[in-house]
Amino acid sequence: MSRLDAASRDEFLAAHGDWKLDGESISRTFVLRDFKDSMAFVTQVALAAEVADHHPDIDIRWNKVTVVLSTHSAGALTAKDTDLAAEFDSLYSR
Ligand code: H2B
Repeated sequence: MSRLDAASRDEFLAAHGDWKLDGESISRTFVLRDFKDSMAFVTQVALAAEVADHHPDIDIRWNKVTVVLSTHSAGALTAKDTDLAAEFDSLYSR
């Protein structure tokens, strides 16, 4: 898996405005209602990550879940990251 080209990266960021680019990773903080909803959301994120065999770093703070995606094996941001990020967005708005 190779580094996402700048045009595809910018296209992703424009379409998914809540995601922030930080070097070779992207992150988003999802705001939930309370801790229970955060944990339920994290479970959905974890299941999607397992299916994709691609895993985010996850930080849980009561009603906020921050996920960070980067492709470690490539040392870069790849389509695996943006594809999974888009899936997390759909899980969140469901
Ligand atoms: N997750 C992330 N974020 N980056 C990776 O490079 C990665 C992963 N590699 N999950 C996967 C697992 C790899 O270790 C397994 C063996 O497919």
